[in-house]
Formats: sequence, structure tokens, C-alpha cells
Amino acid sequence: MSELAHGTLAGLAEIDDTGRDARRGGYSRHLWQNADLELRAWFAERAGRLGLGVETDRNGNLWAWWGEPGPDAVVTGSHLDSVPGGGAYDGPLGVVSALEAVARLQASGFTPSRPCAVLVFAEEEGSRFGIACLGSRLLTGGIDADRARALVDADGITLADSARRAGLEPAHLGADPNALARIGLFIELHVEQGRGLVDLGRPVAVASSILAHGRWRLTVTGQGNHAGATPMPGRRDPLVAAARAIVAVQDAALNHPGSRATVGRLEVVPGGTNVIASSVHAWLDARAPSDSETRALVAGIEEAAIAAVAVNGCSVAVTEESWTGTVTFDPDLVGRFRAVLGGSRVPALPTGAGHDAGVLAASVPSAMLFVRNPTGVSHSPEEFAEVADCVAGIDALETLLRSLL
Ligand code: HGY
Ligand code: MN
Ligand code: MN
Repeated sequence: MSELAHGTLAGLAEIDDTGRDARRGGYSRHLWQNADLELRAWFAERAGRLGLGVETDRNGNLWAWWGEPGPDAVVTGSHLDSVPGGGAYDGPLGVVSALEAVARLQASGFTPSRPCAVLVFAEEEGSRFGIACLGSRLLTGGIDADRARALVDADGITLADSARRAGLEPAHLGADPNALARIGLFIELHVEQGRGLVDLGRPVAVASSILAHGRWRLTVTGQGNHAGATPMPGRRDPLVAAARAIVAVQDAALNHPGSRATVGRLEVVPGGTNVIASSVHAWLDARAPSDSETRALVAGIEEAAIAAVAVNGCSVAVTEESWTGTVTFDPDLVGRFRAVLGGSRVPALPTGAGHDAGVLAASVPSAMLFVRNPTGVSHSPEEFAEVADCVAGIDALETLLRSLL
């Protein structure tokens, strides 16, 4: 990222070393762990340099205000946390672009007629506590506060304890209508997580919709035993059963055109080389164009998984951990933004990736800008955007802010 060291994307270069994951590759930046704390401090310092007033809300989201806070504010931003071994752009590009757009407006002598803020959401990826878009769900009341407080990370630390260690009051986690009411409009700029813009030969798009999606835990239970002393016939090995269930997940999605289903994380209990596992947790991420199709996909997966694990004498329990219905961004807003940015030269594109803007859309007018990703790859170190396209994204965001403020 050395080519970014100067100019409009210097912010990305400044955080280039933060949270690098030598084992997985890419970045692992998880809520309130060292890398995330460093990124939060970096954001406060960066925003402070622009004269923005930085506050942390009750749920750990960071707001940097240009002038007095709300109401009817135009708010823009994204997130700084990552998936395990993630790329450099998913989240940070939206934060850096928001700061840069504000810096440009300030440098041009522009005086906003509405409040404006840059917003950084906490735990967008759900990589530490399992629920994606946790900060925006908490802000909007989209998750019950008691349930959120009880979420545990891989080390058994609760969100409540973790929040306390980060200086928040756990009793105050949850819906924050006063903070939310300050937002008149939210815009999230994001690297595209797909090849829509590559195929169209355009650098920037406005988002049209987000697939319905959710996460489910499949717990496969068998019989733990000795790897050497237990004959192969009659074993009830839940890891072999889980492997069959995972193939069933893939087949179910292949049979539902337009849907996606993934198992990207397993926990083998107890997890010894010479131990037949007693149980396996497999996390399912399932997505489809409508709520009903997604529900039908998961119902089909559950049925197929029950049959698949029975081959190995095992059982499976399916528990829903999170759900986000289909998001259709306000077509009027999409149309207006496209008109401001150049009409048909700026396509409207759907996405299969979830975003805080999608969660906010249920409560406040919300929109997204996508920046071309030539690899089409995301949630991987190969995620990429050319400097020129990132600059085009900042140009678009600045244009929108100028027209709205
Ligand atoms: O998982 C998602 O879709 C998002 O990137 N958090
Ligand atoms: Mn992501
Ligand atoms: Mn993201």
C-alpha cells in the first residue's frame, strides 16, 4: 500500500500495519482487542485533526461531529473491524473516504447548513461476538440488550465484561433513540464485494438492495471415544457427520438459484488428534433474494442435515443466531443520488453482503456507494481497489455531501 502513503488515501496507509495477521494473512481486527483499540485511537486523532468532536455512544460506535451534533444530520461512515484474515478495504475505505470528503469540503471553505458526522460502527463483521452489524443493531434496537450483553467471545468473555473493560457501562448497551434521532440521512461508501462494476466497466455505483441473510449454528452430537481403541464400524463420529452435512449445505444452495450457503467456521469438541469428537459446532451463513426464499433454503438445509448426520448415528440441532431481512434501498433516494452523480454512468447494483447501512435503512433514510474491486474478492487479503477508483468514490461522496449539506 506504499502508493497510498501520500494524498487522499493516506489514511489507509496509516493503518496499513494495524492488526496484520501473520498466521492467517490479511488483517484480524476485532472489537475492543488491541488492533481495534489502536484503530479507534487513530480515528479519534484523525478526526481531531479536522476539528471534529469525537464521542463514543452507549454501544461503542464512534461519532465525529463537524459542528454541533444533530438533528437531521447527514452522517457518513462504515466500520474498522474485519473478518479473521480480512482485506484492507472492507470497512476502512468507507471511514477514510468519509474523513477525506469532509477534509476536502473544509479546505474549499464550504459551510454546511446541516449537522454532519463521520460514524464508525462497532463489530460490523460479528467476528468476536458472532452477530454481524452489532453496533448498528444495538443503536437501532435491532437486538435485545440482555441477549447482547450475554454474547460470549471465543475465550468466554461476555460482551458486557468486554464493554466494561473498554470503558462503557454495560447497563447502557442497547437501543439509543436519542443518538439515532440525530441522523437525517446515512451514507456508507464501501468496496464492492463482487464483480458488478468490473463487468460494467464503471468505477462507482449506488446500492439498490441487499440479500436476506442470517447465521445459524448446527450442533452435531455423536459419541466421543478413543481414536485407537474404537473400531471403525459403529463409530458415531460427529465430525464425519458434519462433513456430510456441509456437503448437504452446498447442494441445497446449488438447488436454490440465486442463493448462497456457507459453512466457514467449525468448532470440534474436544478437539484432540487422538480423540473421536463428541460434538461439532458448524456455523451456517445463508442468503437468498427474499426472506421467504432464505427461510425455505434453511428449512431445506435442516432437513437434509438431519438425514446426513443420521448416516453416522449422530443428531443435529439448528439454532438461529441472527437474521436480516431483504433490504431494498429507497428507490427515490437511489434515483436522486444517481442523478446527482451522473445518471446512467453510475449504475445501481444489488449486493449479497450485509452492511450497517442495511440495518439503519429500517430506521432512517440510508444509501450506499460501491467502489470497483477488480478482483471481485472480499473477506480475503486479495480484496482490492485501485487508487483511481477510490478517488472516484471520494469524489462521489464529496459531491453527495455538498448537495445534501
Ligand atoms: O457478512 C457480511 O455480509 C458483511 O460483510 N458483514
Ligand atoms: Mn465484511
Ligand atoms: Mn463491510
